[in-house]
Amino acid sequence: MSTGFFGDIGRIPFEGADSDATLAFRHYDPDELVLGKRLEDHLRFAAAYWHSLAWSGGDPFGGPTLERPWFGDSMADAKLKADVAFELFEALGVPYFCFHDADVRPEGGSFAENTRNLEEMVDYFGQKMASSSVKLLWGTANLFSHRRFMAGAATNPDPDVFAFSAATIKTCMDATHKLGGENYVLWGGREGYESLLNTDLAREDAQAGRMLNLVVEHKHKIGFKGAILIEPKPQEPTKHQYDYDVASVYGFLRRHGLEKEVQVNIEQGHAILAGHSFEHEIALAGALDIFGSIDMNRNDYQSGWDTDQFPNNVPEVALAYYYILKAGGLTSGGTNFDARLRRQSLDPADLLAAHVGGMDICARGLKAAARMIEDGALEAAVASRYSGWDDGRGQKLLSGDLSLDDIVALVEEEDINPAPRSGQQEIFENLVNRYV
Ligand code: XLS
Ligand code: NI
Ligand code: NI
Repeated sequence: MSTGFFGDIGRIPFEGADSDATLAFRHYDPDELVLGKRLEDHLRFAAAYWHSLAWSGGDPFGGPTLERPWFGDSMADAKLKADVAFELFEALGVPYFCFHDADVRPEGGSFAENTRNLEEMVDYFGQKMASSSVKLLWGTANLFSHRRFMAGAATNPDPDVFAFSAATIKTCMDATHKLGGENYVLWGGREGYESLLNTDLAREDAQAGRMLNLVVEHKHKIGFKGAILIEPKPQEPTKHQYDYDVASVYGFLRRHGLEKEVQVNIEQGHAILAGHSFEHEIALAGALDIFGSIDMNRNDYQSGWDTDQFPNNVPEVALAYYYILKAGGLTSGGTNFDARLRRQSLDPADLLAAHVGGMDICARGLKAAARMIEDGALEAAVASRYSGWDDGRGQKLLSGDLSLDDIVALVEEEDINPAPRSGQQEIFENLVNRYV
């Protein structure tokens, strides 16, 4: 029986670009074939439980603005929230959802009570998933909201917090595994510092490395086939977060021998906070062979903070999907809307419209990216720019056979005196504009 939260809504239809309905898809037809694959299978959309169901609209100056009948801390509230969550997922036709333990279960007074509450909700989700086609993209542990985590989880100066966190991660990995989750995410919520003066960087790095190794060991122990993903972010909540960006995470993984075991979940807003573009982070992860999944939520460019807004800029999204397709596409990963409503958007219909708009934007971006791939002109132009490296001298320079002395001899012998060639940036930019 429906909760009635969204009225008597059914599945939101695809109506095509000319539709003038508020709640209809104009560009996202899950069955449309793009590069020989269904759009739904390319994009692998997921709704985020924390923003869509648990967030109440507060900001640093004001309290909750959103009123939801399930706000409360009983198991009955948690189950009503789950009922509405699945109505949302099914109305949107998103194949996946993502959650933190703290989004779905009431906070207990102890580890044991948290675990019991989580397990009861996992069983409840299991039933709901069995009677729908909704799957779990990823699960994660919230190791940042409760005050015990104020100085970090793995990187806390107190080993008891490390132990509590490790035990909590285990329960969340088990929950994810039980629900057939396709990834497990670690965002280092408060793994960073506020003041270097009270911080031992070397210890904190070693602690974080041990924690991630524990996670990977447990993954293999329970036979979890999904990917383990780290989500980089440079600041907020701590002023300096260790998982600053893809490059820092890669260095961390190498240092702890985990670069073949762990990939990244890249969030657009986090990339921007780190002073990068979203596509830079995706392309770098592709180049380092650690691309996993994305959180598709942008920041407000004027406010310069992690405002978690739904995407609405096709050219940006198109470039993101272009580099995703070049990195092999979304395999175990997906497009998670780690995005929330604006706090004045009070109505249930706003929640639906936000996702519908975001999904349409992603569909347009993916289709533009597919045209770029099919056409191949951009790729060919890049290849031609580097073609000197493909044979002869380029290969010899890379082979390791030449010393600096040898190279001096080569430059002198062949009188090498390179003539600068145009980088053609504007021509490349114009090329991209043909597709978006
Ligand atoms: C916060 C992060 C968080 C992760 C999951 O900024 O984006 O929502 O995606 O813990
Ligand atoms: Ni974020
Ligand atoms: Ni995120």
